[in-house]
Amino acid sequence: MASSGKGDSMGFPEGFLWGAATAAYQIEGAAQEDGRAPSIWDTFSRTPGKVLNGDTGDVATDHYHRRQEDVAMIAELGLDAYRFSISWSRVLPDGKINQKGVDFYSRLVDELLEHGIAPVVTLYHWDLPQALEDEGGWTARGTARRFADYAERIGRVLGDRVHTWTTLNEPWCSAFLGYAAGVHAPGRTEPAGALAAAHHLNLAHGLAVRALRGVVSPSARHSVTLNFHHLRGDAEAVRKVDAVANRVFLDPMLGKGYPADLLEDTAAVTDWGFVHDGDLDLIAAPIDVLGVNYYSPTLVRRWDGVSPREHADGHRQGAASPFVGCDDVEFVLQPGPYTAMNWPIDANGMEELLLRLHRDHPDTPLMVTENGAAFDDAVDGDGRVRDERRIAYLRDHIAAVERAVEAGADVRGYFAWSLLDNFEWAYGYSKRFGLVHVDYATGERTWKDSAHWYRDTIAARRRGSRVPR
Ligand code: GBH
Repeated sequence: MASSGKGDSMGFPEGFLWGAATAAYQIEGAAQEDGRAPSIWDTFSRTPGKVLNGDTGDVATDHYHRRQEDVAMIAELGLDAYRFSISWSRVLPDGKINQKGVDFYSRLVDELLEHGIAPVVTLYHWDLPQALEDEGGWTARGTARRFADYAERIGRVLGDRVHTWTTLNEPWCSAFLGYAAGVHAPGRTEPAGALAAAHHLNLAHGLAVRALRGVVSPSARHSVTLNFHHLRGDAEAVRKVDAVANRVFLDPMLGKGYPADLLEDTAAVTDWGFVHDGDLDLIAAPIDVLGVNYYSPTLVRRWDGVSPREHADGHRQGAASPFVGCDDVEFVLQPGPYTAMNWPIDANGMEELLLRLHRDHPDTPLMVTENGAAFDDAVDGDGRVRDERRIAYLRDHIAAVERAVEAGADVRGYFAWSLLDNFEWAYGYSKRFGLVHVDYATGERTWKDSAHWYRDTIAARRRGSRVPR
Protein backbone atom coordinates (compact mmCIF):
# COMPACT_ATOMS: atom_id res chain seq x y z
CA MET A 1 0.00 0.00 0.00
CA ALA A 2 1.28 3.48 -0.84
CA SER A 3 2.43 5.35 2.24
CA SER A 4 0.60 8.62 1.74
CA GLY A 5 -2.16 9.45 4.26
CA LYS A 6 -1.57 9.68 7.98
CA GLY A 7 -3.58 6.48 8.35
CA ASP A 8 -0.73 4.48 6.86
CA SER A 9 1.83 5.31 9.52
CA MET A 10 1.87 3.07 12.58
CA GLY A 11 1.16 4.44 16.01
CA PHE A 12 0.57 7.93 17.26
CA PRO A 13 1.39 11.07 15.30
CA GLU A 14 4.22 13.41 16.21
CA GLY A 15 3.23 16.00 18.77
CA PHE A 16 0.65 13.65 20.30
CA LEU A 17 0.02 14.81 23.87
CA TRP A 18 0.15 12.30 26.72
CA GLY A 19 -1.55 13.72 29.77
CA ALA A 20 -3.69 13.34 32.83
CA ALA A 21 -6.75 15.31 33.88
CA THR A 22 -8.37 16.73 37.02
CA ALA A 23 -11.09 19.24 37.88
CA ALA A 24 -11.09 22.10 40.39
CA TYR A 25 -13.88 21.06 42.75
CA GLN A 26 -12.72 17.46 42.74
CA ILE A 27 -9.16 18.17 43.93
CA GLU A 28 -8.61 21.69 45.27
CA GLY A 29 -10.31 21.89 48.65
CA ALA A 30 -9.73 25.30 50.30
CA ALA A 31 -13.39 25.96 49.66
CA GLN A 32 -13.51 29.00 51.90
CA GLU A 33 -10.00 30.34 51.56
CA ASP A 34 -8.48 33.38 49.89
CA GLY A 35 -11.82 34.86 48.92
CA ARG A 36 -13.40 31.94 47.07
CA ALA A 37 -17.21 32.17 46.93
CA PRO A 38 -19.48 29.11 46.95
CA SER A 39 -20.41 27.26 43.79
CA ILE A 40 -23.45 25.09 43.19
CA TRP A 41 -21.39 22.06 44.18
CA ASP A 42 -20.69 23.52 47.62
CA THR A 43 -24.40 24.04 48.11
CA PHE A 44 -25.34 20.64 46.71
CA SER A 45 -22.76 18.64 48.65
CA ARG A 46 -23.77 20.37 51.90
CA THR A 47 -27.41 19.42 51.31
CA PRO A 48 -28.08 16.18 53.21
CA GLY A 49 -28.79 13.17 51.03
CA LYS A 50 -27.28 14.54 47.83
CA VAL A 51 -23.74 13.13 48.03
CA LEU A 52 -22.83 9.69 49.37
CA ASN A 53 -21.73 9.76 53.02
CA GLY A 54 -22.28 13.53 53.14
CA ASP A 55 -18.89 14.07 51.51
CA THR A 56 -17.99 17.57 50.30
CA GLY A 57 -15.11 19.16 48.38
CA ASP A 58 -14.14 21.31 51.38
CA VAL A 59 -10.74 19.62 51.65
CA ALA A 60 -10.72 17.11 48.76
CA THR A 61 -7.09 16.23 47.91
CA ASP A 62 -5.94 19.59 49.32
CA HIS A 63 -4.37 20.37 45.96
CA TYR A 64 -4.74 24.10 46.65
CA HIS A 65 -2.02 23.71 49.31
CA ARG A 66 -0.08 20.92 47.60
CA ARG A 67 0.17 22.48 44.18
CA GLN A 68 3.95 22.35 43.92
CA GLU A 69 4.16 18.77 45.15
CA ASP A 70 1.52 17.80 42.58
CA VAL A 71 3.30 19.60 39.74
CA ALA A 72 6.51 17.77 40.67
CA MET A 73 4.57 14.51 40.46
CA ILE A 74 3.18 15.44 37.04
CA ALA A 75 6.73 16.14 35.89
CA GLU A 76 7.98 12.84 37.28
CA LEU A 77 5.22 11.02 35.41
CA GLY A 78 6.67 12.52 32.24
CA LEU A 79 3.38 13.99 31.05
CA ASP A 80 3.40 16.27 28.00
CA ALA A 81 0.28 18.04 29.18
CA TYR A 82 -1.86 18.52 32.26
CA ARG A 83 -5.59 19.20 31.99
CA PHE A 84 -7.10 21.07 34.93
CA SER A 85 -10.08 23.33 35.45
CA ILE A 86 -10.44 26.79 36.93
CA SER A 87 -12.91 27.46 39.72
CA TRP A 88 -15.04 30.34 38.45
CA SER A 89 -16.12 31.33 41.97
CA ARG A 90 -12.48 31.37 43.12
CA VAL A 91 -11.32 33.82 40.47
CA LEU A 92 -14.51 35.90 40.18
CA PRO A 93 -16.25 35.49 43.53
CA ASP A 94 -18.36 38.61 43.20
CA GLY A 95 -17.98 39.62 39.59
CA LYS A 96 -14.60 41.24 40.28
CA ILE A 97 -11.22 39.53 39.85
CA ASN A 98 -9.97 37.90 43.06
CA GLN A 99 -6.22 38.36 42.74
CA LYS A 100 -5.35 35.55 45.17
CA GLY A 101 -7.48 33.13 43.21
CA VAL A 102 -5.95 34.17 39.89
CA ASP A 103 -2.43 33.97 41.36
CA PHE A 104 -2.98 30.32 42.24
CA TYR A 105 -3.69 29.38 38.61
CA SER A 106 -1.03 31.72 37.27
CA ARG A 107 1.62 30.03 39.42
CA LEU A 108 0.31 26.60 38.44
CA VAL A 109 0.67 27.50 34.77
CA ASP A 110 4.18 28.89 35.29
CA GLU A 111 5.30 25.82 37.22
CA LEU A 112 3.94 23.50 34.54
CA LEU A 113 5.74 25.46 31.83
CA GLU A 114 9.00 25.39 33.82
CA HIS A 115 8.79 21.59 33.57
CA GLY A 116 7.90 21.72 29.88
CA ILE A 117 4.31 20.61 30.49
CA ALA A 118 1.56 22.12 28.36
CA PRO A 119 -1.35 23.58 30.37
CA VAL A 120 -4.74 22.48 29.01
CA VAL A 121 -7.31 24.63 30.77
CA THR A 122 -11.00 23.92 31.22
CA LEU A 123 -12.98 27.00 32.16
CA TYR A 124 -16.07 25.21 33.41
CA HIS A 125 -16.11 21.77 34.99
CA TRP A 126 -19.59 22.00 36.57
CA ASP A 127 -18.96 24.50 39.40
CA LEU A 128 -21.23 27.43 38.61
CA PRO A 129 -20.97 30.29 41.14
CA GLN A 130 -23.95 29.91 43.47
CA ALA A 131 -24.77 33.61 42.97
CA LEU A 132 -25.46 32.89 39.28
CA GLU A 133 -27.61 29.86 40.13
CA ASP A 134 -29.62 32.18 42.36
CA GLU A 135 -30.37 34.19 39.22
CA GLY A 136 -31.61 31.10 37.37
CA GLY A 137 -28.37 29.26 36.65
CA TRP A 138 -28.05 27.73 33.22
CA THR A 139 -31.78 28.04 32.58
CA ALA A 140 -31.16 31.81 32.42
CA ARG A 141 -29.81 33.27 29.20
CA GLY A 142 -27.73 35.83 31.08
CA THR A 143 -25.48 33.08 32.44
CA ALA A 144 -24.05 32.57 28.94
CA ARG A 145 -22.94 36.23 28.79
CA ARG A 146 -21.50 36.02 32.28
CA PHE A 147 -19.50 32.99 31.23
CA ALA A 148 -18.07 34.78 28.19
CA ASP A 149 -17.10 37.69 30.42
CA TYR A 150 -15.35 35.28 32.82
CA ALA A 151 -13.57 33.60 29.88
CA GLU A 152 -12.34 36.93 28.56
CA ARG A 153 -10.99 38.09 31.93
CA ILE A 154 -9.13 34.83 32.54
CA GLY A 155 -7.94 34.85 28.95
CA ARG A 156 -6.35 38.25 29.55
CA VAL A 157 -4.42 36.94 32.55
CA LEU A 158 -3.32 33.49 31.36
CA GLY A 159 -3.71 33.85 27.61
CA ASP A 160 -0.01 34.24 26.84
CA ARG A 161 0.82 30.87 28.45
CA VAL A 162 -2.05 28.39 28.01
CA HIS A 163 -1.66 25.75 25.29
CA THR A 164 -5.32 24.73 24.90
CA TRP A 165 -8.48 26.45 26.10
CA THR A 166 -11.53 24.31 26.73
CA THR A 167 -14.75 26.17 27.38
CA LEU A 168 -16.95 23.47 28.95
CA ASN A 169 -16.47 19.98 30.27
CA GLU A 170 -19.39 17.67 29.43
CA PRO A 171 -22.26 20.15 29.12
CA TRP A 172 -24.57 17.10 28.96
CA CYS A 173 -23.86 16.47 32.63
CA SER A 174 -24.37 20.14 33.53
CA ALA A 175 -27.68 20.37 31.70
CA PHE A 176 -29.27 16.95 32.10
CA LEU A 177 -27.80 15.54 35.32
CA GLY A 178 -28.05 18.97 36.94
CA TYR A 179 -31.43 20.22 35.71
CA ALA A 180 -33.39 17.10 34.56
CA ALA A 181 -32.27 14.11 36.65
CA GLY A 182 -31.22 16.29 39.57
CA VAL A 183 -28.43 13.91 40.61
CA HIS A 184 -25.81 16.63 40.12
CA ALA A 185 -25.82 20.23 41.29
CA PRO A 186 -28.00 22.26 41.31
CA GLY A 187 -30.29 19.23 41.72
CA ARG A 188 -33.26 20.53 39.74
CA THR A 189 -35.71 18.27 37.91
CA GLU A 190 -37.14 20.40 35.10
CA PRO A 191 -37.04 18.73 31.68
CA ALA A 192 -37.80 21.95 29.79
CA GLY A 193 -35.29 23.81 31.96
CA ALA A 194 -32.66 21.23 31.09
CA LEU A 195 -33.13 21.85 27.37
CA ALA A 196 -32.90 25.60 27.97
CA ALA A 197 -29.74 24.92 29.99
CA ALA A 198 -28.30 22.90 27.11
CA HIS A 199 -28.93 25.80 24.74
CA HIS A 200 -27.44 28.37 27.11
CA LEU A 201 -24.38 26.17 27.61
CA ASN A 202 -24.00 25.99 23.83
CA LEU A 203 -24.32 29.75 23.65
CA ALA A 204 -21.84 30.20 26.50
CA HIS A 205 -19.36 28.04 24.63
CA GLY A 206 -19.66 29.99 21.38
CA LEU A 207 -19.48 33.38 23.07
CA ALA A 208 -16.46 32.29 25.12
CA VAL A 209 -14.51 30.96 22.14
CA ARG A 210 -15.06 34.27 20.39
CA ALA A 211 -14.10 36.28 23.48
CA LEU A 212 -10.97 34.20 24.06
CA ARG A 213 -9.78 34.52 20.47
CA GLY A 214 -9.80 38.27 20.95
CA VAL A 215 -7.45 38.25 23.92
CA VAL A 216 -5.26 35.14 24.05
CA SER A 217 -2.19 34.13 22.09
CA PRO A 218 -3.06 33.41 18.45
CA SER A 219 -1.23 30.09 18.68
CA ALA A 220 -3.51 28.77 21.44
CA ARG A 221 -5.99 26.06 20.52
CA HIS A 222 -9.69 26.35 21.34
CA SER A 223 -11.87 23.43 22.22
CA VAL A 224 -14.78 22.00 24.13
CA THR A 225 -15.04 18.59 25.79
CA LEU A 226 -18.16 16.48 25.30
CA ASN A 227 -19.06 13.17 26.92
CA PHE A 228 -20.34 11.20 24.00
CA HIS A 229 -22.79 8.46 24.75
CA HIS A 230 -21.45 5.69 22.57
CA LEU A 231 -24.72 3.94 21.81
CA ARG A 232 -25.54 0.42 20.79
CA GLY A 233 -28.89 -1.30 20.31
CA ASP A 234 -32.15 -0.73 18.38
CA ALA A 235 -31.68 1.86 15.66
CA GLU A 236 -34.65 3.99 16.71
CA ALA A 237 -33.68 4.01 20.39
CA VAL A 238 -30.08 4.83 19.43
CA ARG A 239 -31.22 7.70 17.22
CA LYS A 240 -33.33 9.25 19.98
CA VAL A 241 -30.70 9.10 22.69
CA ASP A 242 -28.02 10.22 20.25
CA ALA A 243 -30.10 13.33 19.51
CA VAL A 244 -30.62 14.46 23.11
CA ALA A 245 -27.26 13.32 24.46
CA ASN A 246 -24.77 13.94 21.64
CA ARG A 247 -26.08 15.90 18.68
CA VAL A 248 -27.81 18.51 20.88
CA PHE A 249 -24.31 19.88 21.56
CA LEU A 250 -22.17 18.65 18.72
CA ASP A 251 -24.36 19.73 15.80
CA PRO A 252 -24.84 23.40 16.76
CA MET A 253 -21.21 23.70 17.89
CA LEU A 254 -20.02 22.42 14.52
CA GLY A 255 -22.34 24.72 12.61
CA LYS A 256 -25.17 22.33 11.74
CA GLY A 257 -27.82 23.82 14.04
CA TYR A 258 -30.17 21.76 16.19
CA PRO A 259 -31.16 18.39 14.69
CA ALA A 260 -34.73 18.33 13.34
CA ASP A 261 -35.43 14.98 15.04
CA LEU A 262 -34.39 16.42 18.42
CA LEU A 263 -36.84 19.31 18.04
CA GLU A 264 -39.58 16.81 17.15
CA ASP A 265 -38.81 14.35 19.95
CA THR A 266 -38.88 17.14 22.55
CA ALA A 267 -41.80 19.15 21.14
CA ALA A 268 -44.09 18.04 23.97
CA VAL A 269 -41.56 19.41 26.50
CA THR A 270 -40.61 22.76 24.96
CA ASP A 271 -41.11 24.85 21.83
CA TRP A 272 -37.40 25.86 21.97
CA GLY A 273 -38.45 29.51 22.23
CA PHE A 274 -35.22 30.17 24.13
CA VAL A 275 -33.29 29.94 20.83
CA HIS A 276 -33.06 33.51 19.56
CA ASP A 277 -32.26 34.72 16.05
CA GLY A 278 -28.51 34.71 15.55
CA ASP A 279 -27.77 32.24 18.36
CA LEU A 280 -26.80 29.42 16.02
CA ASP A 281 -24.13 31.60 14.38
CA LEU A 282 -22.72 32.50 17.79
CA ILE A 283 -22.65 28.87 18.94
CA ALA A 284 -20.84 27.82 15.76
CA ALA A 285 -17.64 29.74 16.59
CA PRO A 286 -14.93 27.55 15.02
CA ILE A 287 -12.94 25.28 17.32
CA ASP A 288 -9.51 23.77 16.68
CA VAL A 289 -9.96 20.48 18.48
CA LEU A 290 -12.87 18.52 19.95
CA GLY A 291 -12.35 16.97 23.37
CA VAL A 292 -13.78 13.48 23.74
CA ASN A 293 -14.42 11.82 27.12
CA TYR A 294 -15.02 8.08 26.89
CA TYR A 295 -15.53 5.58 29.69
CA SER A 296 -18.01 2.96 28.47
CA PRO A 297 -20.73 2.33 25.89
CA THR A 298 -24.48 2.57 26.50
CA LEU A 299 -26.89 -0.15 25.39
CA VAL A 300 -30.47 0.91 24.61
CA ARG A 301 -33.62 -0.62 23.18
CA ARG A 302 -37.24 0.21 22.69
CA TRP A 303 -39.06 0.02 26.05
CA ASP A 304 -41.73 -2.65 26.16
CA GLY A 305 -43.56 -0.71 28.85
CA VAL A 306 -43.13 -3.52 31.38
CA SER A 307 -39.52 -4.22 32.26
CA PRO A 308 -37.65 -1.74 34.48
CA ARG A 309 -35.61 0.85 32.67
CA GLU A 310 -32.02 0.93 33.83
CA HIS A 311 -29.22 3.37 33.31
CA ALA A 312 -25.96 2.14 31.92
CA ASP A 313 -24.46 2.62 35.38
CA GLY A 314 -27.06 0.32 36.91
CA HIS A 315 -29.36 2.96 38.37
CA ARG A 316 -33.04 2.36 37.82
CA GLN A 317 -34.53 5.12 35.72
CA GLY A 318 -37.16 6.82 37.83
CA ALA A 319 -39.46 9.70 36.98
CA ALA A 320 -36.58 12.13 36.65
CA SER A 321 -34.66 10.96 33.59
CA PRO A 322 -31.72 12.80 32.11
CA PHE A 323 -32.85 11.58 28.69
CA VAL A 324 -35.60 14.09 27.91
CA GLY A 325 -37.88 12.97 25.09
CA CYS A 326 -36.81 9.31 25.37
CA ASP A 327 -39.72 7.94 27.38
CA ASP A 328 -40.00 4.84 25.22
CA VAL A 329 -36.33 3.95 25.51
CA GLU A 330 -34.94 1.38 27.93
CA PHE A 331 -31.36 1.49 29.18
CA VAL A 332 -29.95 -2.00 29.36
CA LEU A 333 -26.95 -2.95 31.43
CA GLN A 334 -24.65 -4.67 28.96
CA PRO A 335 -22.73 -7.73 30.20
CA GLY A 336 -19.57 -7.14 32.24
CA PRO A 337 -16.86 -6.97 33.30
CA TYR A 338 -17.56 -3.72 35.11
CA THR A 339 -15.56 -1.08 36.93
CA ALA A 340 -16.38 -0.08 40.51
CA MET A 341 -18.88 2.41 38.99
CA ASN A 342 -20.73 -0.55 37.45
CA TRP A 343 -19.74 0.78 34.05
CA PRO A 344 -19.03 -1.96 31.50
CA ILE A 345 -15.44 -2.25 30.32
CA ASP A 346 -15.44 -2.15 26.53
CA ALA A 347 -12.40 -0.71 24.78
CA ASN A 348 -13.80 -1.33 21.29
CA GLY A 349 -16.30 1.43 22.02
CA MET A 350 -13.41 3.91 22.15
CA GLU A 351 -12.23 2.95 18.68
CA GLU A 352 -15.77 2.97 17.26
CA LEU A 353 -16.56 6.35 18.78
CA LEU A 354 -13.39 8.03 17.48
CA LEU A 355 -13.96 6.57 14.02
CA ARG A 356 -17.59 7.66 13.97
CA LEU A 357 -16.65 11.22 14.96
CA HIS A 358 -13.91 11.26 12.35
CA ARG A 359 -16.30 9.98 9.67
CA ASP A 360 -19.06 12.47 10.57
CA HIS A 361 -16.70 15.43 11.08
CA PRO A 362 -13.51 14.68 9.14
CA ASP A 363 -12.14 18.23 9.49
CA THR A 364 -12.36 18.35 13.28
CA PRO A 365 -9.26 17.06 15.10
CA LEU A 366 -10.05 15.01 18.20
CA MET A 367 -8.40 14.70 21.59
CA VAL A 368 -9.28 12.13 24.24
CA THR A 369 -9.57 14.45 27.24
CA GLU A 370 -10.72 11.77 29.71
CA ASN A 371 -10.55 8.00 29.93
CA GLY A 372 -10.07 5.86 33.00
CA ALA A 373 -11.68 3.60 35.56
CA ALA A 374 -12.56 3.36 39.23
CA PHE A 375 -11.57 0.23 41.12
CA ASP A 376 -11.43 -0.60 44.81
CA ASP A 377 -7.77 0.19 45.35
CA ALA A 378 -5.97 -0.22 48.64
CA VAL A 379 -2.41 0.43 49.75
CA ASP A 380 -0.74 -2.87 50.67
CA GLY A 381 1.45 -3.38 53.71
CA ASP A 382 4.51 -2.79 51.55
CA GLY A 383 3.15 0.57 50.38
CA ARG A 384 2.12 -0.62 46.91
CA VAL A 385 -1.25 -0.30 45.20
CA ARG A 386 -1.60 -3.28 42.88
CA ASP A 387 -4.21 -1.94 40.46
CA GLU A 388 -3.60 -4.35 37.59
CA ARG A 389 -7.21 -3.96 36.38
CA ARG A 390 -6.64 -0.24 35.86
CA ILE A 391 -3.45 -1.00 33.96
CA ALA A 392 -5.37 -3.43 31.74
CA TYR A 393 -8.14 -0.86 31.22
CA LEU A 394 -5.73 1.90 30.23
CA ARG A 395 -3.60 -0.40 28.07
CA ASP A 396 -6.66 -1.68 26.16
CA HIS A 397 -8.15 1.78 25.67
CA ILE A 398 -4.86 3.30 24.52
CA ALA A 399 -4.55 0.42 22.06
CA ALA A 400 -8.09 1.22 20.85
CA VAL A 401 -7.12 4.87 20.33
CA GLU A 402 -4.12 3.66 18.38
CA ARG A 403 -6.28 1.47 16.13
CA ALA A 404 -8.52 4.47 15.45
CA VAL A 405 -5.45 6.56 14.57
CA GLU A 406 -4.17 3.85 12.26
CA ALA A 407 -7.59 3.75 10.58
CA GLY A 408 -7.30 7.47 9.86
CA ALA A 409 -8.81 9.30 12.85
CA ASP A 410 -7.04 12.58 13.61
CA VAL A 411 -6.42 12.20 17.35
CA ARG A 412 -4.07 14.70 18.99
CA GLY A 413 -3.77 13.46 22.55
CA TYR A 414 -4.85 11.16 25.36
CA PHE A 415 -5.52 12.21 28.95
CA ALA A 416 -5.99 9.66 31.70
CA TRP A 417 -8.73 10.37 34.22
CA SER A 418 -7.47 11.01 36.74
CA LEU A 419 -4.10 12.14 38.05
CA LEU A 420 -5.30 11.64 41.64
CA ASP A 421 -8.10 9.90 43.48
CA ASN A 422 -10.60 12.68 44.10
CA PHE A 423 -14.15 13.82 44.92
CA GLU A 424 -16.24 11.71 42.55
CA TRP A 425 -19.31 13.99 42.54
CA ALA A 426 -22.45 12.29 43.86
CA TYR A 427 -20.30 9.29 44.91
CA GLY A 428 -18.10 11.42 47.15
CA TYR A 429 -14.75 9.82 48.00
CA SER A 430 -16.05 6.27 47.60
CA LYS A 431 -14.78 5.84 44.04
CA ARG A 432 -11.10 6.02 43.18
CA PHE A 433 -10.12 6.93 39.58
CA GLY A 434 -6.56 8.07 40.28
CA LEU A 435 -3.22 6.96 38.92
CA VAL A 436 -2.04 8.17 42.30
CA HIS A 437 -3.71 7.06 45.53
CA VAL A 438 -4.76 9.70 48.05
CA ASP A 439 -5.08 8.99 51.76
CA TYR A 440 -7.87 11.42 52.63
CA ALA A 441 -6.97 11.44 56.32
CA THR A 442 -3.44 12.69 55.72
CA GLY A 443 -3.44 13.89 52.12
CA GLU A 444 -0.56 11.53 51.41
CA ARG A 445 -0.04 10.59 47.75
CA THR A 446 1.10 7.07 46.75
CA TRP A 447 1.82 6.09 43.19
CA LYS A 448 -0.32 3.14 42.18
CA ASP A 449 1.22 0.49 39.92
CA SER A 450 -0.77 2.15 37.10
CA ALA A 451 1.13 5.41 37.61
CA HIS A 452 4.45 3.60 37.16
CA TRP A 453 3.01 1.77 34.16
CA TYR A 454 1.71 5.00 32.58
CA ARG A 455 5.07 6.73 33.06
CA ASP A 456 6.89 3.80 31.43
CA THR A 457 4.36 3.61 28.60
CA ILE A 458 4.69 7.29 27.80
CA ALA A 459 8.47 7.06 27.89
CA ALA A 460 8.41 4.02 25.58
CA ARG A 461 6.01 5.76 23.24
CA ARG A 462 8.30 8.70 22.93
CA ARG A 463 11.01 6.35 21.75
CA GLY A 464 8.55 5.22 19.14
CA SER A 465 7.72 1.71 20.36
CA ARG A 466 4.20 0.38 20.75
CA VAL A 467 1.96 -0.13 23.77
CA PRO A 468 2.82 -3.54 25.25
CA ARG A 469 -0.17 -5.75 24.49
C1 GBH B 1 -16.57 12.49 33.89
O1 GBH B 1 -17.93 12.33 33.85
C2 GBH B 1 -16.26 13.80 34.55
O2 GBH B 1 -15.80 14.76 33.61
C3 GBH B 1 -15.30 13.70 35.69
O3 GBH B 1 -15.35 14.87 36.44
C4 GBH B 1 -15.63 12.47 36.50
O4 GBH B 1 -14.89 12.39 37.69
C5 GBH B 1 -15.36 11.28 35.63
O5 GBH B 1 -16.01 11.36 34.41
C6 GBH B 1 -15.72 9.96 36.30
O6 GBH B 1 -17.09 9.89 36.54
O7 GBH B 1 -26.04 8.41 32.65
O8 GBH B 1 -26.69 6.17 33.16
O9 GBH B 1 -26.27 6.74 30.88
C7 GBH B 1 -18.41 11.16 33.25
C8 GBH B 1 -19.92 11.19 33.30
C9 GBH B 1 -20.47 8.87 33.18
C10 GBH B 1 -21.89 10.54 32.24
C11 GBH B 1 -21.23 7.81 32.47
C12 GBH B 1 -22.63 9.47 31.53
C13 GBH B 1 -23.31 7.21 31.55
C14 GBH B 1 -24.24 6.52 32.48
N1 GBH B 1 -20.52 10.15 32.51
N2 GBH B 1 -22.57 8.23 32.26
S1 GBH B 1 -25.92 7.01 32.26
